[in-house]
Amino acid sequence: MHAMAIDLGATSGRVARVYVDESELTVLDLVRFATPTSDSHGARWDFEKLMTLLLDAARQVADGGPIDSVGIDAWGADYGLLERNGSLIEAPFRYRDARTVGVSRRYDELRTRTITGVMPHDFSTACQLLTESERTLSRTAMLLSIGDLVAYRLTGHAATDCSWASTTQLFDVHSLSWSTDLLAEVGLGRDAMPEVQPCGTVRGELLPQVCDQLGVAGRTPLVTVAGHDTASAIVATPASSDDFIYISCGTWALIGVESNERVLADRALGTGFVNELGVDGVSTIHRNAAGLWLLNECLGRWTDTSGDTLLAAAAALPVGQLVFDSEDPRLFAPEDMPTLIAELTREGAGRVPANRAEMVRAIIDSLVLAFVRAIEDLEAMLGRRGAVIHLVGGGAALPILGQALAAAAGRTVLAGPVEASLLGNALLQARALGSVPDTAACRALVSRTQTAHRYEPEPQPNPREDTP
Ligand code: LFR
Repeated sequence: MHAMAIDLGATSGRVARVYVDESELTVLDLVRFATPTSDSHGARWDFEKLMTLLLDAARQVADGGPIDSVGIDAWGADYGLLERNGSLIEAPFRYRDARTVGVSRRYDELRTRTITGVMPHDFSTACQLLTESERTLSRTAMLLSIGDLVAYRLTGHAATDCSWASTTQLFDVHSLSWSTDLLAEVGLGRDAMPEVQPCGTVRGELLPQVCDQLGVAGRTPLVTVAGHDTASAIVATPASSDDFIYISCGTWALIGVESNERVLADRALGTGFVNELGVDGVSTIHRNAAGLWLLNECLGRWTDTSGDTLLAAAAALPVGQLVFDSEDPRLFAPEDMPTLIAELTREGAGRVPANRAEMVRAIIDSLVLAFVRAIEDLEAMLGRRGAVIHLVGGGAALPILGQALAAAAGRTVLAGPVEASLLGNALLQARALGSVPDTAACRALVSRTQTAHRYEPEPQPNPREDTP
């Protein structure tokens, strides 16, 4: 089958045509675009421009050949509010914004964790809703995630899935339904929340005018995939056993494990780890750490030097000379990332990076320190050790990161796939249409068909590639 996978990140979006059958998984066409923000509204997304870019990318991808279904996953937290006639009340807010700083303090952590499995945090959907005006909330007929908003525009169906619902801090993980109490506290009624569907089911069909616009067959189905990009990436982790740690590293890094059990609220208190929902009711127990956001914000300013050249130069520098606290809250949305990082290394290590390559090395080494700290905290909390680390997402494309991580964590790192969310999305479409039976089969397929780079704690003279 040919899946159209739409994967929206807070930095960039991708639309791909992916071929999937029981022995093949191939990205045939892929178009990327930068996720557009709206300057005229301050800290908001330009959703209409996002739709234009996405439809344009989808049309290019569909030009490549047949499309049997479409699926959408996106970053968590952000949402759009629709009024009764289905139009957006305002452009959606961006979570990376100072308006929610400190809002999570209004929540009791134990109670929130007990109901939702997740901890209160400033940019969650719930905390963002607490900053909306009463007027906006009173006009709200429906709240949809960014990905579900796109699906609504394409199909006319308003729905979501368990993986996204579980990130909102509004979903009762025991009854698997929206928490009326938590919704009342943010000023929304239960009827403003979409139906929650299982991942891997058909939501509806593309509207006839959308099929025409994209040049795809009439009645093309839209599949409810794992709408949360992290859950989607975890599906495409090529793990062959249960005892693995994943690091899904894009704009953010999510460090965690899958489990059939949730970590109890009192045990997780103060650890920063959450239980979100993956596919088929599995818990994904992970903590957010800063990811490639720090690096990309610097590379974005250094337009006169190529990122690859800097990463190669950084890889030749000694490890761990200059580190800073990559969890410092000032890094969340700074005006000027390189200047702030220089300030942080001065504060922490007594000097600033001598050049850009040294700053890149400092960023990678600081990220790795935070990842290893998260692994240690996770293992102390769960009382078990992960045998191997699967690094997926954009971070898997960086040898400097894979090698430093293997060395610091003292175990094998298997890096790849880079486009894990996109592949997880395509695999869940294939599953809904009957081409792949379950998550284990999805993983086996990824492992057989996608290249993983293997990094060992002791660097090998010729790093091995696990090539299918
Ligand atoms: C990753 C991600 C994380 C979520 C963060 C903010 O793209 O979805 O899982 O915590 O973005 O939404």
